Amino acid sequence: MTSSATDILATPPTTNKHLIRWVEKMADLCQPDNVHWIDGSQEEYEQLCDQLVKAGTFFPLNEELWPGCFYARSAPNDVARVEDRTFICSLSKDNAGPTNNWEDPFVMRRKLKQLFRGSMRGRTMYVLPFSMGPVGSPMSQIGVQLTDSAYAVVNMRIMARVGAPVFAEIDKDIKRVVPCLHSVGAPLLPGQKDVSWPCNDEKYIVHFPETREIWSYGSGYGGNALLGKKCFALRIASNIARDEGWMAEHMLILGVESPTHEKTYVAAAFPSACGKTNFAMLIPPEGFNGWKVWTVGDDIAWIKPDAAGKLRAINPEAGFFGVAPGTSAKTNPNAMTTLARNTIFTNVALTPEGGVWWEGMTEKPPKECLDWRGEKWTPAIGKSTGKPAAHPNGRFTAPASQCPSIDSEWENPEGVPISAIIFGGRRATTMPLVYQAFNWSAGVYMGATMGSETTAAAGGAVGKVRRDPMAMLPFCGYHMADYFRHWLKMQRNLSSTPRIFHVNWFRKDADGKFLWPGYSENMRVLKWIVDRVRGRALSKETPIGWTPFYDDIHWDGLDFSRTTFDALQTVDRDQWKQEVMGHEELFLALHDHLPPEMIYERELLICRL
Ligand code: SAT
Ligand code: MN
Repeated sequence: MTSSATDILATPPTTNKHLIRWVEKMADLCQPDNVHWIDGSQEEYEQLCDQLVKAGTFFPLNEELWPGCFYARSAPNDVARVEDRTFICSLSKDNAGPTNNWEDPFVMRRKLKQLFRGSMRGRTMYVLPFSMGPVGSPMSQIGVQLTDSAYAVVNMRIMARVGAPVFAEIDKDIKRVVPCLHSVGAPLLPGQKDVSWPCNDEKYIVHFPETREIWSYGSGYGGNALLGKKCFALRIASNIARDEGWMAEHMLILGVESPTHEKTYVAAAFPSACGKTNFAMLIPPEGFNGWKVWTVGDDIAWIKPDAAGKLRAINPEAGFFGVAPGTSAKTNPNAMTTLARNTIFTNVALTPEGGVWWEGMTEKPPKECLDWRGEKWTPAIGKSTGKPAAHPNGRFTAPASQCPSIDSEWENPEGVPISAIIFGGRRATTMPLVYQAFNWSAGVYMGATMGSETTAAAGGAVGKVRRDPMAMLPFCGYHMADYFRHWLKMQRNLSSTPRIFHVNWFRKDADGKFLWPGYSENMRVLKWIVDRVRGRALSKETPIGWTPFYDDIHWDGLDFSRTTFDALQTVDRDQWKQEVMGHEELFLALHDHLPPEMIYERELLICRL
């Protein structure tokens, strides 16, 4: 920095001395050319988007087709979360547990200081205050992200509540502020021309749980760079939640409304890219006249017992960062309406009309387009090279308020009451379409042993079954077995516990064909869940839990055979013995912290099998 820190910090829009001092210190470390305090206004947003267009990061889409929308392409080495570069730096290694990468916080801090020293040279440092959850809600949390990425700022403005109202909240000095430092790690020499997607080969996504800090270096993409999301709302918040007696979960929240206007809210945990957004925005199929599904959130839930001992949940986010490929007017019309304007598209294809396209968006691909790497793509080229036009982790960033199914209560500062929790994964075999856990601890076991085939949301192989407890494997900010213990403990503060279910939309037959149509037809499963919660539906006891009889499911409008349903619901004892061995593998890794309930539940399951 040429001028001193105090010069460029001349008129901070906050009176909070700690915040100002921290910004000064970080500016001294990172040496940006400028400091810009984000006010969150529409004019500021437009000015930043303009600037991104001039820099070549953004391409404005055709205003007639895609009003207010921008298109971006990341660098090919920066397309997803980097789990092997994600660290939980608790004081003791034991606290991070075997499922997290750990480094000594003192060693890591030294390393980070080296990396961040001068990392913002030639760039602007944005000071971005954000609230996860409605500003002022007792369930909300506040952070400030310092970043040299205008792309991160404009995405964060969609994904969180940002700017002046949050500074006002900080100045009340009632809530602890989580400091989040982010740099793409690409300083510019004087006169050096910038690239359209600056980032660094070396990436570090680091969390200090005790001091509640986040340091992210080298990436500009998604969960690596929008620090309110996975880093704060899950990894740091899971630590805060454990200390304070609530839960930070990788869950969508939806409300089911019956024809008599009875509303039942459920939260559901699926791993990344397993259809949370589609499920959260479900439109009931034919045969469900008068039924509605309302969306509260599609990715993260903060769940807390209220004074009466009932769990209530808020969606800490304000937007959707959804997987584009596979999203269409058929699979998710609500998402298509949501992303039709004021949306940022990243790593999808660009059409000659100035529109976007991705695999699955329309039946017929465009005759020609530019793929996510900016190269010419035609269906023939796609066929011969095997390369998709959109990256499988290509995303849209869209305001939740634009969602036609957004729930009237989605910004209720007290949250919505949760009656059921659903776990689910992508499983070709073993797992029935739906079953209900016998009780809370069996449900915790069910969530803890959840498995799913891997997707493109994280770097690494796709399609392998991995254990992903409560879909939190990459997001739990402390020892996974202590997290199970926390779940078990939660029951003691509750007057009534939500019922717990497991679903699997992805079971296949012997020929590898999906047995269940999925998408809007999932409403049939959801209705059974609501009926169970309300004490209206029957079920059959099996070794793994309660399952619906064919006649317990509402089949109006769908011709679905009893035989296929039975195949879907089969509990195969041999497959389940294999499954329990898979649980064992996870438990071996966690055993020295494992709560005894997990062992007992496993023993009971084995006995029943
Ligand atoms: O990149 S994100 O972490 O925000 C998306 C996801 O993996 O769910
Ligand atoms: Mn997610």
